[in-house]
Amino acid sequence: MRTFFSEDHRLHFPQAELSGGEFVTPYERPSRVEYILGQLKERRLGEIVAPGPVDMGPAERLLDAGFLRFLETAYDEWKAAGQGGEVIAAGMPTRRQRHDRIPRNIDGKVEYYCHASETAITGGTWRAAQSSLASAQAAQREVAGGARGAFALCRPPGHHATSDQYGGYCFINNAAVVAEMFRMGGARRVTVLDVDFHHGNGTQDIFWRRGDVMFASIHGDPLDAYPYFAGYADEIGEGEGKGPTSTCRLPPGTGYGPWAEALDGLIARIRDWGAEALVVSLGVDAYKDDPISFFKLDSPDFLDCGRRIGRMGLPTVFCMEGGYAIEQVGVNTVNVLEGFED
Ligand code: SP5
Ligand code: ZN
Repeated sequence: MRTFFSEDHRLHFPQAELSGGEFVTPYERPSRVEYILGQLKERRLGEIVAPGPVDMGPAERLLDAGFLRFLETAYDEWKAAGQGGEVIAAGMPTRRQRHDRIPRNIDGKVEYYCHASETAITGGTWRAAQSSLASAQAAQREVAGGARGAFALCRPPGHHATSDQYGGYCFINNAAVVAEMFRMGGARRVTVLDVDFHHGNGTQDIFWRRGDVMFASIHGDPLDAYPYFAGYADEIGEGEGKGPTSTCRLPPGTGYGPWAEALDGLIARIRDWGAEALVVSLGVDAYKDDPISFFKLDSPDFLDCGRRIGRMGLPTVFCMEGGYAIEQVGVNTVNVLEGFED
């Protein structure tokens, strides 16, 4: 299968991530991509193609206009206010505070549009996020045009971004926009299958009231893992969206046996529901040595995971999400893709 990838991801490289009370080099860093490119080439998975320009139309249909404008302007406003560092949210609205007032002050705006302050915005973040979306869109067009599968090597990732908040290293929800594009192209039902270690709270939120897009996820129990406040079994959507959401939280130390069993359960549900296209939020942070995760998948398990996804026989776009055991990220990612093609 072909890979879509933009060098512009490099424009997003914050110096700092707030982790354990210290500023550390972000786990989500540009070099992750080098390991994936290396494996794609070594194993000749297929051509690596630069995407065309981003099409903000589908993103604007799905996401909040004020939020997109904020992402575009936040860094300049931050600098204009005389602030020296990267854009980092110092707080967030609390339980009973106003969620319907958008502050005029830039610090306030950042707190309004951010849901996790580990994630910094820099001068290049917006363009990098757009280039990431452009790769996802090019992969979608490839599959809509008849390819069985395509890989969007997205960076920064997307699945924690909601329609109006960024965080969890994510700014624009690439997988959600791809699902929306499949709908626009005529697919009646589309599933986003999220195999990243973390629950894809952004994707789930975006389709919460939608009966035409199903969100399915296997993730670390939110009692123990980020994003903490989403990913419980009773989150099934609302209104027309009530039903298709289907997620599975698993405890620390979970190995491939129970993980694959959960995957098979989701696959059966996706089939019964009648998805016509599949978007995979492909994080490989379920890997045993991932520094911020607690599942115990080994590299060959990712091959098997890809095979199971491939046997569904659906047109499939893979969007890169997380994976922070940097030197294994390439092997694990390409294992899923190769398994899919078996
Ligand atoms: C796309 C994706 O995988 N995003 C993950 C975001 C995780 N954010 C929380 C990271 C916490 C890392 N700090 C660990 C502190 C050690 N106690
Ligand atoms: Zn993750």
